[in-house]
Amino acid sequence: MLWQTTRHSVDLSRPRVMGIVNVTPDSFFDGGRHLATDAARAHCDRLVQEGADILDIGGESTRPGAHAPSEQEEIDRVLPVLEHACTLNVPVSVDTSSPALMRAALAARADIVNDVRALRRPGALDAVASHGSCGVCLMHMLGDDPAAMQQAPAYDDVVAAVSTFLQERMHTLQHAGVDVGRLVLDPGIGFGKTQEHNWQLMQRQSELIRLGRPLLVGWSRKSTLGLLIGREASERLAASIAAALAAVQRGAHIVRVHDVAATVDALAVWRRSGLVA
Ligand code: 7PJ
Repeated sequence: MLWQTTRHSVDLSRPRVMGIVNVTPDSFFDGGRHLATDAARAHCDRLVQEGADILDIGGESTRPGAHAPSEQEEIDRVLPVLEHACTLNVPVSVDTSSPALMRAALAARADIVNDVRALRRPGALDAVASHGSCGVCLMHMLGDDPAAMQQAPAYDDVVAAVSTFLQERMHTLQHAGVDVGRLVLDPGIGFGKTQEHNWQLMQRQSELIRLGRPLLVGWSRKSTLGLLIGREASERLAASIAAALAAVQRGAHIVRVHDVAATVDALAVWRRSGLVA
């Protein structure tokens, strides 16, 4: 399966690793560390050396309770890093819900728009549809406000709800003229879900694969893992690797991770063992 993006056609016949580059002062795990543009650029270089297939660059922390940056603040943080990332010969994704940043990033030759709000902000769908070829990751979030999403999330059937939502967004994009070959889907682990909901999404991931588009998933260092094993974010590497492998084993095409080198090593063994392509 191929994923069409601006400058690259991504071959998903084998699992791919998307490396996370946070340019936020308050992100829950490595917040502040890559605040300086130079540090974030160096982090891009490092992740590519470690074998990242895609870089995902974001400037808005979606941690519940995090301060939301202004649109201009988000652009000022992300764009200088993204411009550098675009020189590195890997597809570059911008993790944003801001139509202004989407347009600026696409003008700078970004390959992918990764939106945790699935292009629901006014102007976001248009920013992507008016660009003829960028890739898009559509993620499920309960509601559209990270500050509110963890307040007693409830579903009759979380997998059915996520599935219906992603299908609806996929159809909306297609009606707006976005070719389906540009789309990947993401269940949005931790975005308005209890631990039980997140594990349901893992155990029944095949139902999301059946939507017919590549699946991207992000378990890296998330609290559902921490609650299972009783560890803080900085101590969740082994659990994150295991979750990435489990997701790939269940058919995920792309894993979004902080720890690229370790994930790439684990996937090499998984593939050589014949467990996945
Ligand atoms: C995700 C994301 C995810 C996609 C974040 C964190 C929180 N984008 N952005 N999927 N999570 N597509 O990295 O823990 O799961 S921010």
